[in-house]
Amino acid sequence: MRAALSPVPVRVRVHDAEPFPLTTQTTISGEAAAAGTLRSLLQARTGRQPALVASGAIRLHIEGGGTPESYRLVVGSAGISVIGHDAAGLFYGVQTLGQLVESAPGGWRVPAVEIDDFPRFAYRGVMLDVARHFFDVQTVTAVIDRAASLKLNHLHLHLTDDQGWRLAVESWPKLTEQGSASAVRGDRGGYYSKEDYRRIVEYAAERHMTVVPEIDMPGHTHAIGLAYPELVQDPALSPGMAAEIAQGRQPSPRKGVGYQGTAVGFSSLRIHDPRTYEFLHAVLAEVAEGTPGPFLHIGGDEALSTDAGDFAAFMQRASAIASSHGKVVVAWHEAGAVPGLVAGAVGQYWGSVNPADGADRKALAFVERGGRVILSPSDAIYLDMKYDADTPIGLDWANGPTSVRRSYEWEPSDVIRGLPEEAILGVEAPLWTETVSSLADIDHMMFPRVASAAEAAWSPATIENEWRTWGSFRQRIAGLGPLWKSMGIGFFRSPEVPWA
Ligand code: TNX
Repeated sequence: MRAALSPVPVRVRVHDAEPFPLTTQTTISGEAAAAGTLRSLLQARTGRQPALVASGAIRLHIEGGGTPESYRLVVGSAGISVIGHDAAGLFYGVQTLGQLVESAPGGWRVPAVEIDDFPRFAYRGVMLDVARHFFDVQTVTAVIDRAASLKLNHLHLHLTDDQGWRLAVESWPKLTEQGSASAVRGDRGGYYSKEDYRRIVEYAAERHMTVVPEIDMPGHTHAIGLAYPELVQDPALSPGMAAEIAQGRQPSPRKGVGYQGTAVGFSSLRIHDPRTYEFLHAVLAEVAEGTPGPFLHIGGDEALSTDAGDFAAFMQRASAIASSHGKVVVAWHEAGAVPGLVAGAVGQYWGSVNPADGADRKALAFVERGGRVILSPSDAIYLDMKYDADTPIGLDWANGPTSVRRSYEWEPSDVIRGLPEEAILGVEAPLWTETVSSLADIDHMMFPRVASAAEAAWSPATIENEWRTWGSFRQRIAGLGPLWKSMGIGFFRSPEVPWA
């Protein structure tokens, strides 16, 4: 049996020696923040919190000298030492330790191991779409805890879309006063006040996660028109969408009326109106100001009712404005085709593992302009895809349902030919929420597949002893079931995984 670890560490030695026994006498010493994290982890898992003392059996320290986010974990029968290169590395060492805790006939214990670990990619993300359905601060913080436990370090919030605008902007107050009430299916909308957003950013930072806000433009902007009709075009229906409406499968979008459907590509900002750019300046300034992290995502996907020339002109200006507020611009891969896009912008690739329709060329164009690429291959790590035909919620447009195995068996450097490893900023698993409306739904779609994405983002492509294989992964994930349960995660008990 494999140790219950994911993402699998770079180097693991499992010793044939006595484990460390976790008892009522166990003590912790060292860095206060890490000790707090470990104590709450152990409380959830074992029902006990070891005392903090000056010199404990479990020692948590920071010692420079390694690479960012790296750590070393040594477990012996007499003690445990976790040494992080930095606070993030120590936090990740503690997460690994939490995964190793197991229950045995004699009580809780940690097997004797020696682990040296560091991430493959600097950007390891998960995206939550809070526009199609709104999720309150408490749910977002629950997602942060889940993601951080798998060593993910970026939370991308898809804050705006046709169905609702979810972040308060003081200079354009009607965005949330009038543009936030709607959601898919007529479900409850909502928005984050500046204070809510600040709480999310802080909660994330305490768990070494950076929030990446997305204001999606120039398409996906119907909700803006609920507040400021002068900023948006009239809805434009593709023949396919018109047919779906005629068949009663989608509601018809009407300007000024909240959109409850799930079609895409019918809305656009007005590209030639100077007001649009006043709006852009003000909104991006406020979002940038409230965001300590380096990234600002400006969308750019599926602008199907924006003329191609207008799209280019708009993205060029929008990217320059975002960057003028001191942020690194991120955009979906479609924007790669725009010649004047700001230099250094990061492209988020959402094509399939085997690129089609030139999506790979668009992603490569970001690198030609000095930027890098975040990989979110939709037929591998789109968390909103069904697992199989029986999954009660979810979509299946990305080459059919995505099994846990398919979410695992792909290699970042193999997706886009000609994209060197250094040009891959990282990996992000998006959760779109057309069909997802509660934390239980989030858990069901995220777990266990988010672990596949975390492993693609953290672990090397190959590790000795076949640790980095589907056969190993499914066993390691099975071993994480009890920990996830203790964390309150309602993971999908996929039949592909040999759960205990
Ligand atoms: C495509 S991926 C979208 C989203 C949808 C998603 C559903 C991307 C950049 N755009 O608008 O929510 O598919 O899976």
